[in-house]
Amino acid sequence: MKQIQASELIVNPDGSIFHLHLKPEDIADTIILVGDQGRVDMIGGFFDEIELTRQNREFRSITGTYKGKRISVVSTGIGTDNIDIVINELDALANIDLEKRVVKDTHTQLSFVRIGTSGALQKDIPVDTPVISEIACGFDGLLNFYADRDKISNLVMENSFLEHMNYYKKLAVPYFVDADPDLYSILKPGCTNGITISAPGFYGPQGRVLRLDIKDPDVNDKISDFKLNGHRFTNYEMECSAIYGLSKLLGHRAVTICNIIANRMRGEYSKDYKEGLKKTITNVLDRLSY
Ligand code: R1P
Repeated sequence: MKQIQASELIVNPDGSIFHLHLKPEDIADTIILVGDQGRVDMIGGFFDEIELTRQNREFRSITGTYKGKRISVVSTGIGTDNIDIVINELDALANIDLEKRVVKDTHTQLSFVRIGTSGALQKDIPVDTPVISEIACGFDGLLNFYADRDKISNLVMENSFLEHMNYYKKLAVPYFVDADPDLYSILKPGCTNGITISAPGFYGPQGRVLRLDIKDPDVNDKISDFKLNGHRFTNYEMECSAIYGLSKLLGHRAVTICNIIANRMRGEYSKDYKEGLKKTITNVLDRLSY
């Protein structure tokens, strides 16, 4: 069996993995991912008990129990570049023998649930309500680096979208990946569903203009108008696409629920987004522990 070199899979002297500072026994099979490290403790506040807390850089992790179910919560920081680190390292903790540096014979499937914040791309989606990402669309290009990218992206949707948008050719080609169907059906009740765009930035890449002009000033109207087989775009955030793409390639399950904290088409922003988010968090925890 092929051994992975020390430069490719970096393990800290205490046996923990390079960025996350977690050891294999530290993580549960169900892992909630959040962007904001402050949200880790917000979620931990609902737990029965917390067995461990770790932090390195923006990656804050806890593992504990909620109504008896063992769950980990890990903050990813902002962006799909961080997701590449978080998903690959969590997968390595579950599926690579870190001492022998070989892939294990048996596969452990992890369930990732991202709870985030996002901006709505349709006028009818109110602020402070949850959106579940039935499909993730990656503007970020991360998945384009991986060999099997075309096997898991919906190429019909890709082509239809590129044509609809008259997409600028120097941008990464967007990829489209479905949520895990089981997690999706468990967590869908009470949520608006649709296609979520993960953008590689907050301003220009999401059509925001402060002092810099953007390539396509009509980008958000065109996105909002796109429809294919009953699917429409619902929201922008910055991590879902890479979570769905890497999870699918690695044999894990993933779903994302984001509360709408801004409606981009109405120009509205939530007055107190954390209160609405707490409701979404407890709904997700209850459904995961049921
Ligand atoms: C931008 O403000 C951040 O908020 C959203 C975006 O995806 C990005 O990470 O999600 P989180 O609230 O989970 O960080």
